[in-house]
Amino acid sequence: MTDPRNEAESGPPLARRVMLSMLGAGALGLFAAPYVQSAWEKVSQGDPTGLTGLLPNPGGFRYFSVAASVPRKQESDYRLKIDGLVDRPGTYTLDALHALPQTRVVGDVQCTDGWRVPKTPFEGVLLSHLLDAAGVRPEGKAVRFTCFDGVYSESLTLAQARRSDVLVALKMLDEPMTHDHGGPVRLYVAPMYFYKSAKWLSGITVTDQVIPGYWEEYGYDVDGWLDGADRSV
Ligand SMILES: Nc1nc2c(c(=O)[nH]1)N[C@H]1C(S)=C(S)[C@@H](COP(=O)(O)O)O[C@H]1N2
Ligand SMILES: [Mo]
Repeated sequence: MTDPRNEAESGPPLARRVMLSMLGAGALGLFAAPYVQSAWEKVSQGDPTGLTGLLPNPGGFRYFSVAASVPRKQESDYRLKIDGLVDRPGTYTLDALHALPQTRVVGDVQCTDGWRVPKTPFEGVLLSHLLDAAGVRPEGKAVRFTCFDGVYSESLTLAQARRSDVLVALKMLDEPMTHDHGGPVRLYVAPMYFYKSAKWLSGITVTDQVIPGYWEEYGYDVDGWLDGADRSV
């Protein structure tokens, strides 16, 4: 899949980047997307060649947020709202989510940028469980996700949302979800590219059609299947 962020995020090819750095590190800033925040890249900004940006970072994950800053939610002030085309709209606290049956899914994490972290454990509540509890109306055909960063959104068809490897995840790597990874609660859509796994999840809305999410407005596929994913389950 082509990645519309590549140009903006990593700038021009390396040789040209090095040349540009001779003109002054400031020139590189022109190529940095204002809407993509990567902590790792911020660290690498001390390196005007951008070479450290090509090195693997610890743990393999890269931090992504389209919002410049995201409020931290404590256990007590977190809420997840479920609404839209459902019979029983409602709001979950973190305790309420913890009280539901927990499912562990081990899957590959893969960003369209090319980095990949295989066999990563996630744990939480099956999205299908929350949808069943809310009672999806017959007109409900898709699910839209919103986030307390105030910007990001994602979407799945109802069939995708009901898969047994799609979680409202409270844990990652067998630890409570950290803020940087989208805690306290993020989505994990195991069979799809990681952009589908919305961080800082705060809203689940059942809709009558798929509403393209944040990156999908920029050309990403709404169906972000990974190569080799079993699309039937
Ligand atoms: N709210 C929110 N969720 C998001 C994103 C984002 O910018 N904001 N980026 C997506 C992308 S492109 C990736 S690769 C992963 C990165 O997750 P990580 O920061 O835990 O590695 O989160 C996805 N979910
Ligand atoms: Mo990504």
